[in-house]
Amino acid sequence: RVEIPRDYNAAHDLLERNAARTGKLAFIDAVSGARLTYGQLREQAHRFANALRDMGIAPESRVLVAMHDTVEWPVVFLGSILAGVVPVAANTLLTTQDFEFMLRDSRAQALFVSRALLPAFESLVGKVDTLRHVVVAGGDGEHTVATMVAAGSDRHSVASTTSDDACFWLYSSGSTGTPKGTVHLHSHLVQTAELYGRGVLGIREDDVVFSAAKLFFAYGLGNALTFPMSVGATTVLLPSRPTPADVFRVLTQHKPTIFYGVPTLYAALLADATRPKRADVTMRVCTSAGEALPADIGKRWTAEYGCEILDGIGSTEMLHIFLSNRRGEVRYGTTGKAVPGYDLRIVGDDGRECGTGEIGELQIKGPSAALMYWNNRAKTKATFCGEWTRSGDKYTRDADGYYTYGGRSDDMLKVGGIYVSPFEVEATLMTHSAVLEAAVIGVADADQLVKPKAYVVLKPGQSASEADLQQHVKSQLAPYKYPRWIAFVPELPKTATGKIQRFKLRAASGA
Ligand code: 3SK
Repeated sequence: RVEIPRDYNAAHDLLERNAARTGKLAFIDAVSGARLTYGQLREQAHRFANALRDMGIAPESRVLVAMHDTVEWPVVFLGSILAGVVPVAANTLLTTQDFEFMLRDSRAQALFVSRALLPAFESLVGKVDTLRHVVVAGGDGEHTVATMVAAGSDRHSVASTTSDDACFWLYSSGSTGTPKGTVHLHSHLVQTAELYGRGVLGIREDDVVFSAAKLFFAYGLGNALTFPMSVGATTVLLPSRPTPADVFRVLTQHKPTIFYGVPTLYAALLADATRPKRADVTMRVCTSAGEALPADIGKRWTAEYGCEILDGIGSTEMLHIFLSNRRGEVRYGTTGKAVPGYDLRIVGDDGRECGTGEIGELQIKGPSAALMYWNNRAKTKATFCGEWTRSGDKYTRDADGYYTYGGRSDDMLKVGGIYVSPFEVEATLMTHSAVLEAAVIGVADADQLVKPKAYVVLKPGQSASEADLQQHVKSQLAPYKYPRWIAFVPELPKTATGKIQRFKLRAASGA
């Protein structure tokens, strides 16, 4: 654990660690080729902070950041934190309805939005009355990040924050589909960098890192901003969706030494005949998180590239990975051992700690646990129990201290590393005029990775095809949430009180 002073600003710390590396490349955009050195980042972040003050955005106010991963992202995020303003990083894949919730819930006073995402926000401008400024990322002209940076003074002035002040928020997916504003403190970023970035990855100044997970995810934020900045390494950013072709291009052209992926992506990369040869890539360590990595994928990747994948698990609530495989000690099919600095326990349904081989809920104690869910006392109390944070994941631990994933304690699904609420997909299916009832469960595909499957009862006399219903869901929810398979059934299994018995559907599907 690192000792963090009481008077402390996380952005100032990360920028000052690199004050002597003015010419060193901090971020590079793999699509546009835009580059930002540590010197430019420090100057632009301070100018941005001063421009925020000039706009009248006071410390402790929130601003929503809905931006693709470009070199402006770290400027906006760190510049806000320097000014004591709290950036709320939004998942750019979400819908207008989700963004409206986040703007209202956070009462964000400004929105920083990539030009390509503007259409999703257009109907909200003027409708959400706390939102006073909309600033576009990408290009220049009026109301752009570039103009703000150019107009801001270059004076270095840092808000007088403490290590226990709210620093930034991330929204965590809720089981009802309503996201929860997860409040992180100034001390949390460097704690994750020390414990996982340095402790597990052994990240160094000469590393070049590339994360398939975007900066708005807790996983991506640590991977591609906190960890490299903590040691002065270089990050390659990819603003677009990480298709296999894009990932191969980055791996062969930018030669990252650390590649952070998720199981679905590793499976897609291994299945792609155009994948590069081992001699054309330079990864010294790869990581996986988001969902359990099937052993076969890990073994095939290592056989192909000679590089281990460190499978681990983290959470938005804990900010990054607290349980992980370690270099040279990987056991595929397990999630490894506790990351030093975090304490883990497995708790049974009776509230008692489980013994070796017994399954229970994984709970975590460590220095990066979020303060609370904003504006949600009930869910805060249910998740943050004193020093322990409940994960909602079921685990067993073997005699050697290795942990193995055993499913969720609730009905939530992890699809491509992102939570999907079955209830939200069901509710959306039921807005289709032909659908009477729906139930959604997770089913493993050919790579043993979970995807949503829907069981649908149609209204009498109505018809709809699988493609119709899939399109209906895609048109209303973030695209990764749609059911990959739909089974039309005459009725759903239910309890006497009418509750859907998803476990029966899971058993029947072999899930
Ligand atoms: O999904 C995960 O395992 C994860 C890892 C790091 C940070 C955040 C999350 C949700």
